[in-house]
Amino acid sequence: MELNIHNAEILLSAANKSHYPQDELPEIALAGRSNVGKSSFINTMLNRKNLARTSGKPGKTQLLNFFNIDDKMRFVDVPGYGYARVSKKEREKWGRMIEEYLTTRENLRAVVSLVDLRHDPSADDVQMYEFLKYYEIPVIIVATKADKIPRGKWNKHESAIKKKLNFDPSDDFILFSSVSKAGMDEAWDAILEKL
Ligand SMILES: Nc1nc2c(ncn2[C@@H]2O[C@H](COP(=O)(O)OP(=O)(O)OP(=O)(O)O)[C@@H](O)[C@H]2O)c(=O)[nH]1
Ligand SMILES: [Mg+2]
Repeated sequence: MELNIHNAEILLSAANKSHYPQDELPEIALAGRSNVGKSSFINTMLNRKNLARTSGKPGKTQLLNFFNIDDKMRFVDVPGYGYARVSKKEREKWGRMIEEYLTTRENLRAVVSLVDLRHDPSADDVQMYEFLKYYEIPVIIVATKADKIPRGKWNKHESAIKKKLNFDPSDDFILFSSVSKAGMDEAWDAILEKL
């Protein structure tokens, strides 16, 4: 697919199905812990500074944000999980929103599931991966913040993450950095292959 990544914009934000875009464009959703770098991933992939809003403040993204890319595909930025300072009610609301999208959205082609390369995956990370495998949703694991780990240690961290996730070797695993842009071409290849 020929894709002009410079022709990208936020299309709309939605809390539920009735507000999703109503067409057939393929979608790639971003999932991961709050602060793992989902919005930064979108910005890096689209070569933009702040198209998807990022901040040091976790929990900033509250709705499903749909980004139109050249009228050919969309990224869907999903609010992060595991942010401690939200009420049980809000967490439940989040769970319903995310589950509705992931289990019913026909446009969804794959989920980019982000984990922090520096740390072992959290229980929530493991649960998300298991959920995606259970529903047979194609998944691309992206390990973020690779710039914070010396290259000589990347393998060790990658192995630890794969082990904890019970990683399926037929899935993609990409080491990524929004700072150095490491892994960007590989991530695009993996995404385009899923469309
Ligand atoms: N060093 C480094 N910092 C990163 C990287 N990716 C993201 N960050 C930083 O991590 C923080 C959180 O990034 P976001 O992209 O806002 O994270 P998010 O997953 O969208 O967070 P929520 O919207 O709260 O779920 C910001 O301060 C980013 O600058 C990376 O690859 N390397
Ligand atoms: Mg975000």
